[in-house]
Amino acid sequence: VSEQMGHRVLRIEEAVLGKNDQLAERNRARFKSDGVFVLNVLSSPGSGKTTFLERMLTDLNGKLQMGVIVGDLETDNDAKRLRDKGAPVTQITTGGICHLDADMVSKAYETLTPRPSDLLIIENVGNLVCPASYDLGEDMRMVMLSVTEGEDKPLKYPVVFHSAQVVIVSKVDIAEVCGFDRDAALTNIRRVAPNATIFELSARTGLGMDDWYTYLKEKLPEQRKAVSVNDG
Ligand SMILES: Nc1nc2c(ncn2[C@@H]2O[C@H](COP(=O)(O)OP(=O)(O)O)[C@@H](O)[C@H]2O)c(=O)[nH]1
Ligand SMILES: [Mg+2]
Repeated sequence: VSEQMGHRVLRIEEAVLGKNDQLAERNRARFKSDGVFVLNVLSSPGSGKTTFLERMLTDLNGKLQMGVIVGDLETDNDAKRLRDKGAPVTQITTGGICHLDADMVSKAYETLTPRPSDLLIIENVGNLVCPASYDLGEDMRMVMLSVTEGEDKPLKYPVVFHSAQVVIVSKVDIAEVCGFDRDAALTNIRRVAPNATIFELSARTGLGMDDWYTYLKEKLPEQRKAVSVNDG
């Protein structure tokens, strides 16, 4: 009986994911026709996603036209932190659902005014499991690993790291006091995500942010590449 049950659960999940994939493709087509580049940011709770976004919105204000969709299980605290930085922000409160899906993102996107014409950033619900399976129609998936989490996390959560084009090692300003083993962390990331581009940075001090901006600029659609996103 339990085997049968297990079989049924699996089939329902496949159906849900199939539906999500269709909606994600629709989002992708919409984002492409709007000319907006979409970044999906994933990590454990507390790795520094919102702090990273706060700094991006501040540093790139006036250079890129951005918008943010932020997902949380409860509260709109993150949206409050991200407001008044010159970009529209919409909070999705999932009420217990552990990931964002393509439908939620599509509806939230419609509420962003003005429409972000260059860059849409999505802060996903903080966890390294559920969001991994849900394509939102993004162009780039980023997974963040802070120096306080332990160097073995990429090995424990290989699916999410493997799905990322960019891996951020965050909070490097406190790496030393945390006894962070940089070599082990980088080796583990490369083992599960050999093709990902890795950035080591601190959203608090700003160290390493410029390398990320330079890389991001190269990924933007052709018409936006002329924009200078770095100060220098
Ligand atoms: N030292 C240090 N702390 C950071 C950095 N980024 C975030 N934090 C802190 O980490 C905690 C969680 O950050 P938050 O941005 O809310 O993480 P989120 O849950 O992933 O959105 C907060 O206390 C932040 O101040 C960083 O670069 N360096
Ligand atoms: Mg957050």
